[in-house]
Amino acid sequence: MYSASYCAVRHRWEFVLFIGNYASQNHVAWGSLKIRLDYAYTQNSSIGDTAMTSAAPASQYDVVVIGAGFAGMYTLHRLRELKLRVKVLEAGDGVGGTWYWNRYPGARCDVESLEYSYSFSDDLQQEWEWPERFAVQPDILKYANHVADRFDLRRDIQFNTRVKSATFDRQTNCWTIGTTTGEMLSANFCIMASGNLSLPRVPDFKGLNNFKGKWYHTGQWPHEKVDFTGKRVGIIGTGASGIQTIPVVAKEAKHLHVFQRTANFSVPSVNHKLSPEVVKKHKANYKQARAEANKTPFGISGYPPPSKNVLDDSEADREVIFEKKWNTGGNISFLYSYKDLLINKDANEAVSEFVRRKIRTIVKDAKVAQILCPDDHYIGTKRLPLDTDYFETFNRPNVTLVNIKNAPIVEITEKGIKTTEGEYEFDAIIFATGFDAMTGAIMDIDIQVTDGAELRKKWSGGPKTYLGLMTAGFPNMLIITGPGSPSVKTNMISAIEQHVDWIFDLLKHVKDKQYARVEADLDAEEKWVKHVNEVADSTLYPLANSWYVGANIPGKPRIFMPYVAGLDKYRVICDQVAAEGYRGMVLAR
Ligand code: NA7
Repeated sequence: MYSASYCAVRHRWEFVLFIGNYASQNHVAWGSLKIRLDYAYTQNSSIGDTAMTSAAPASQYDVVVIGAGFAGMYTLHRLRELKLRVKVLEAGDGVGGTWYWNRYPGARCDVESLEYSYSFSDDLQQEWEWPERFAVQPDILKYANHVADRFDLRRDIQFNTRVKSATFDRQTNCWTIGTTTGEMLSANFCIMASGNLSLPRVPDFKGLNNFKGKWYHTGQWPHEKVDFTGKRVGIIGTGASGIQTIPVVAKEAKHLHVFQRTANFSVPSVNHKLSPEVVKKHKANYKQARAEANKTPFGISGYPPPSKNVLDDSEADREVIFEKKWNTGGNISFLYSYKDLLINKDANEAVSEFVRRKIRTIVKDAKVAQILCPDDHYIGTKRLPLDTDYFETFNRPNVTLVNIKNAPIVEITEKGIKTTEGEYEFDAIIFATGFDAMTGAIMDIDIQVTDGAELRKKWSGGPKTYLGLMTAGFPNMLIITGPGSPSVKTNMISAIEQHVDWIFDLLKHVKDKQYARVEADLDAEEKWVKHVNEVADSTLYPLANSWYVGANIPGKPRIFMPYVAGLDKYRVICDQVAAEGYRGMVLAR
């Protein structure tokens, strides 16, 4: 398909220019890169050709994948089947993505571990033992490492490498990918596997540098244990990360102050060790469970679709149902109790009120309970956290809730946090303040095309994609679980597998038919964006100030980013697009 020799000739010039910008001080890199380029110049072969692959220069690939989380790892594994020369670039020094970075105390997945795992290898799913119903971060990271070893992935992953730029040349149909250390790689395809929640955000508080204690962000937690014993700790943020961290830190700290701007709903995880019988039964039926999961909106088996609307049931009947769900644990089970919970305001309010009643029952101090009761959004329209003893934690004598809704933080001082009402002194501050979600990691990279297109400019009014998989004007770039796809509104691993399998088929088609360039059609993209918005607008989701709409980032355009029609429906659409010869895409030789 693509002529790699054109790629090399062209890049000879580009590399020289880039080196001037990025790595002029690094003579060793410069020298070795120059040798490799001269070598590349003599090659004349095509992507996927094994002979070329083995002899190709080190910096030239068929596919560069950005990120070695679950998406990047599976992409690498799958694309090896096509005998493509693939390189994965990863900013961290290990695999795991989100689960590599989010090491905060209490970090745990909110999807059952037997579901939140790869389905592509039956041997893998049979041999791996999940100890708990909802896996903790260290167990998920262990699993990611196991997968990397078992499938020999590390040899094609370059760690400690953060991508800074990616430029597509329309003449050579190649991407040139630059790293923060000045390294340049070229590839016909660039696959963004950079994650939805991978650009942590510390709000721009005045004075943070003056703080004499230590501060942490949940999404960039140190690798070594942080000991809060005897410490005065302040935590800002009560999203999913804060809600998981707070009960754990409270047990250790001398005193914990929780700074809450917006009260959040949360439901109990009712986490427990998995019994050998449950595991055995699940493994015996894994194939059926995965097939069932693929037919659900969220990619998880075990939750039969609801048949009723909330208000079809009497208040007493609803109470019985929600009580049961509350005691069984799980957020999907809770939100999937009725058909219209995320569509109908009155229906949702009935459920929201059930949770508020729970909060008032659990939290002994009525004033504190009132502050903890959410009143500005419908339950489930923001990510519904799963907790272990979150509301109970506010009954501890060493925990104080600080309501910063009407008395906001004005600055971080040498000693701690100052609000409009007073100053609080701390030895440590934890920022559980979230991420520039869904677009942050992609827009962090300067992505351009030689005809002048710039992704940051194109997406300045909000992300625009075709199927959440590609964006018009940026050929040969594929996004895994990008905005406009179900992504964060599903079991992420199911969504990743669906995307990677689709990309595999696309690249196989491109290889077989000798195409050089694949691009989303602008008209198809506009229709998709419209459809994504229409689906979102038929629900209550866009009403909440959530990271789904970018509301947590000042100045970020307010667009509801995930596709919420369900992974099952989305899968059918993607398959149809492929079956119709990649409808809505332009494939060129
Ligand atoms: P979230 O869900 O974005 O939560 C961030 C929290 O931090 C939330 O309570 C915010 O309050 C709070 N926040 C953010 N900025 C500020 C400022 N400037 N002042 C005070 N409070 C602030 O991030 P998480 O890490 O908890 O969860 C992200 C996802 O990771 C989660 O949904 C799971 O899918 C995994 P706000 O609500 O904006 O008033």
